Amino acid sequence: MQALNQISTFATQIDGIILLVGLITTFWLLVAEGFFFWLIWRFRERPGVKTQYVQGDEKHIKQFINVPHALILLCDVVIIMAAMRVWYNIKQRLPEAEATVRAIGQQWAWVFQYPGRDGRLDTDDDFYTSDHLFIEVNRTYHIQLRSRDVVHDFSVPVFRFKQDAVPGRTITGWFRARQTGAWDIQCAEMCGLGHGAMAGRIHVQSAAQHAAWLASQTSLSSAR
Ligand SMILES: [Cu+2]
Repeated sequence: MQALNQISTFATQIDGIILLVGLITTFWLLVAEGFFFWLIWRFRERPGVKTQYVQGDEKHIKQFINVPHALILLCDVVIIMAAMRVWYNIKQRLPEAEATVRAIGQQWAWVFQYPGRDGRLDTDDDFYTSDHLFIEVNRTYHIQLRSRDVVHDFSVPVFRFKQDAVPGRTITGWFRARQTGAWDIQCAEMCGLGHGAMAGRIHVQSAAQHAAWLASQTSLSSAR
């Protein structure tokens, strides 16, 4: 099985949390199942050994519940602390933008709005693409998410970026891609009949490619 690409700068942090949860739960699964089968074997039916009838509230038996319980709570605290750190780094903290784009969800497509030459959105030189988002590698982007109708969710799995687009709100997220290439965008919120068709592509371009692409787009928009 091939591992999913980690294209954004924070993808490794998200994967780290998933790995941490996976390792802790796998460890406890093996311990619990191992102990369970050992008990079955140890107290199996044998001639001459009388069955013990235990209530389960004897102290020496209850410790088998209380001790793992406390240890698992401790693991929970470790997971929550690690997850809060990642949440803060990715969702709460908004690093300075080097560029801004807007993604507008609608039934059933993504429209991307670019600031044009002046670097500012909602001015005359803005231009648009649909379903294909073009960005530059190694640049910190703010992405403003909006919706024209229902709740959509802008998801780029290789970026580990996933954020709802909610009508009436502008939600700003960020990412920085570390590798050029083209990857899938998907809508990750059930948004109606065409939800499954609401897919796009994100094109991470080198600085030169992006400048050339930008020039072609802005000359088009100025010719309009
Ligand atoms: Cu959608």
